[in-house]
Amino acid sequence: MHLNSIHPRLPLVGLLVLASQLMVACGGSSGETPDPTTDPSVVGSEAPSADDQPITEDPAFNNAVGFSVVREPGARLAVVEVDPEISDATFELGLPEAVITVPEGVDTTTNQAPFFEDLQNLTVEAGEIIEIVYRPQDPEGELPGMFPEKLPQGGTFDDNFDGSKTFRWQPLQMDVGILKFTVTALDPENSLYRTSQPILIKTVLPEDLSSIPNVAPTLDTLLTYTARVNDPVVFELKGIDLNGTVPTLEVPNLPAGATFNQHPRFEEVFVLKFTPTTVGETVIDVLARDSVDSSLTTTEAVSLSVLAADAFDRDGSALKALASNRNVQIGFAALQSFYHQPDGAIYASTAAQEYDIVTPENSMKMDYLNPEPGRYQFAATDNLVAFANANAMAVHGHPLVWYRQLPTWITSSVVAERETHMSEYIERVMTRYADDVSVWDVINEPMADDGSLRDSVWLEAMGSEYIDKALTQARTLAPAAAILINEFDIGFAGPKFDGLVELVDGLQERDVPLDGIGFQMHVFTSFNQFDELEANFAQIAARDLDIYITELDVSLDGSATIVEQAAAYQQVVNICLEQVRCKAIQTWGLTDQYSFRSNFDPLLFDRAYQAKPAYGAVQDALSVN
Ligand code: 9MR
Repeated sequence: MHLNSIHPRLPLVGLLVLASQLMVACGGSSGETPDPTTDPSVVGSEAPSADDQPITEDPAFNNAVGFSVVREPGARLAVVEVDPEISDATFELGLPEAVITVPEGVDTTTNQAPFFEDLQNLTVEAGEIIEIVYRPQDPEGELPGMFPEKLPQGGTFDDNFDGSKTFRWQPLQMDVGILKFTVTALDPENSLYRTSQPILIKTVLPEDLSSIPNVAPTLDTLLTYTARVNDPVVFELKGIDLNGTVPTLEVPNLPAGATFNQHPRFEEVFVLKFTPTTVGETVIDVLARDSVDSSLTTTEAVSLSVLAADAFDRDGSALKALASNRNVQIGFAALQSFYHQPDGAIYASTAAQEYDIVTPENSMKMDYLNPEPGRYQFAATDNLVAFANANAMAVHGHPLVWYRQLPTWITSSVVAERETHMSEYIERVMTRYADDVSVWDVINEPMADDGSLRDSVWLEAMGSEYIDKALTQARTLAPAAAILINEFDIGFAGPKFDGLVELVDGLQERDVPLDGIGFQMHVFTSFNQFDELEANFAQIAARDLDIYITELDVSLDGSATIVEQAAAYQQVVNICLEQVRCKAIQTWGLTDQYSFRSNFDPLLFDRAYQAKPAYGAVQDALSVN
């Protein structure tokens, strides 16, 4: 442990914690303590290892976003969400059940959901080509549309122009394992009425490995990016070889002043960094060369649209200036490591101009932050906190206790030890960010749709008391911060909201600390239960609690326009402003470019960082008094 690796903003309490870690690491007061990174008997209840502290990143490898970026000290730890549907046992059970989505207003007795026939799970040898024809049926005799959820690398889904489509794919060494491939059929009368049918494809290695063709490497998918002239641009280019080898990347014609370096920690990543000084379209060819057969190459064009600085100007006042006049905070959820994106500089500057509160969209989730017992990855959150501090933004911590995005060491942990894991995690994370985070989603998504408590590893271990325990501990560790329960699908009437109110009433009867409720609000343009939203806010306010709109986005559904989307945003903001206990409005993401629902363009800024009508609508709502 080197002293210069101490986080520059570590608060005093953090230094004290660090000091005790140093003692452990150096065999100090508790010299017997095993090293949690090497001792398999340690299951997370020991002091964290000394190599948790991020270190300064080499500036050659990051975007100049006005703050010094730190990185993890060691190799990145795997973050894998294990889908319980994918295992040898579930594969043997046969075709997984289809999921039918029935939107409001559909009468299922007169209009039945589309379906697929003749599908089954498949076993295939790496190198073989599979072809599966999808022919969705509509019980009413019309022709359903369809789309695949996500194509595996190298897979295609082609229209046969007879109502069917063919999925073609040649799995290779990298695909060995089980893939869940899902195709969704759309009802011809209502495209939101859908049937999603997964199949499981198991890829195994053939006996004769030489039967697997050596394919040319490619580049990991890139988006189309927009940058501002004279801002530094960083492309982290990743070569992919489905044969499982690592290709070399080359840029035959480097832009003027550009650097091109292999990433110091990830051999498959090359970093291209330059500052475009003229406006226009820039296209850069990147060549990926196979490591086994150097004559096997692919060239891909990487393109960037460079706009003049004034192309990003916006009319009217910044949202945060308007919001502060109305005594609410306005914010967004930040893409993890946005400073490593080609458009990271304009991302940072747009965020800094408009917002005064930020939530890490992913970097504070337990699987990321604490992927192994006793090991933490703090760099991404430290960077976000540094960015927030440099731009006078509050930080909204998200989430401490959740049923999802858990590391496998937690999901497979001994039930009786989970309470200890939970409280150690809360303590470690809240202590580190005690001076930085003003609002915490302590409990995330505790409710099931029917109003009961959602099943989770925490509920299993502690019953409903996990909520009381986490909130009580959170209050002790961060007495000045607002501590919340954050939930989705509670912006309208129904059993889920009723169940939440019942939970809150119980907590209050038992004097469990709670400051507010986070309403996520991932809605579609068809959302129209604004009266119910207002009434639900009133019920929370009546319990002397604050309201935070934590994850607002309005997805475009069907043929909805961005003007209709703007109207929905305006109504939600109005309802918040009419409710004195409503403290903050945060969108879930900054730009459609990186939204978790990017297919539905749900945010205030488009992919080129241009303000959409929804931005103006939020401005308007915040302006009226
Ligand atoms: O937007 C997040 C997405 O990038 C992650 O893959 C996903 C799983 O961690 O979580 C998304 O964010 C969720 C948030 O943390 C909790 N409420 C629902 C959000 C959307 O799924």
